[in-house]
Amino acid sequence: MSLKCILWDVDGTLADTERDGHRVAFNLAFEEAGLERRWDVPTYGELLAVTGGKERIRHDYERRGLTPPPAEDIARLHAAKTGHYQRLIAAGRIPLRPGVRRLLEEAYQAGITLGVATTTTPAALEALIEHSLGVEWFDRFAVLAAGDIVPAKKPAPDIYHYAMQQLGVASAECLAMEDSGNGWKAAAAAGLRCVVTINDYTKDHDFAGADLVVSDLGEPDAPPIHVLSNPHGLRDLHHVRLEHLIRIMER
Ligand code: XBP
Ligand code: MG
Repeated sequence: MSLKCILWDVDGTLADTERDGHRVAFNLAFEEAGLERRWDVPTYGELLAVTGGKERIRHDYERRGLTPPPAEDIARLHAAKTGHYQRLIAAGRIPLRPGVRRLLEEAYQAGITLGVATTTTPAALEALIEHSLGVEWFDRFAVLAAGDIVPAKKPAPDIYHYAMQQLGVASAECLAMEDSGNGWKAAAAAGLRCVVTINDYTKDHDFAGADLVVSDLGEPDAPPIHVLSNPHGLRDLHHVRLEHLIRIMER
C-alpha cells in the first residue's frame, strides 16, 4: 500500500511539551487553586501512564488513596491549567523536536495528507500550532483530532479511528508518528503502521512491533540519529526522510 496520510501525535512527538510545558502548567494551576500538590519531574513521568489532563488529576488522587474532587472541579482546575500552558507556549518555551518541521514540509510538498491525533485539549494544540509550528499549519493539517472529541483516550484507538473517518482514509494507507507506549498502542490497535521517536519519559516503554523506533527524526546537518529498532531494514538512517516512511508502507 502506498503512503497517503501521516497522522501526528502532539505531546512528545511534535515537541517535548510534557516536562517543561504541561507539568509546569499543572503545578501553576494547583498553586493558584490553593492546593499543596506539586508534580516533580519523576512523579509526572509516572502519571503519564494515564493520558488526558483531567484523567491524570483524578488518577493522582486515587493512587494516593484520596477521594478525587467532583468532575466539575477537576474540569475547572484543568481549564486553568490549559490557560497556563497556552501562556508558556506563547512565551516560546517549547521548540519543535529535531526534524519535525523538515519532515512535515517534505510530506506536505509531496501531497501527503497530514493530520493530528492527540489526547491533549484543542486549545493546547492550537497554541502549539500558532506559536511553534506557524499559523499556516491550521490549513495544512487536514484534520485536528484532539481531546474529548472521543470518549476513550489513548491507548484506545478511538482518536485514530475518528481522524481517519474524517479524512476518508483507510488504516492501511496511514502512518502514525508517536513517542509513547500508549500512543503506539493506540496506533497499532487502529491498524496503522507507526514510527516512534522516543524521549526521556518514554525511552523505556515497550514499542515491540513498531515499524521504526529512533531517538528523533534528525537533521541532515546534525549528528546521526540513534536507531533502536528497524524491523524493515531501512538504510541511510542518518535522519528520517519521507522516502523511509514510503518504504515502510511498501513492506
Ligand atoms: C498527551 C497527554 C495529554 C497531555 C496533557 O498524550 O496525555 O494529556 O499530557 O494534555 P499523547 P491535556 O501525546 O499520547 O496524546 O492536559 O490537555 O489533556
Ligand atoms: Mg505523545
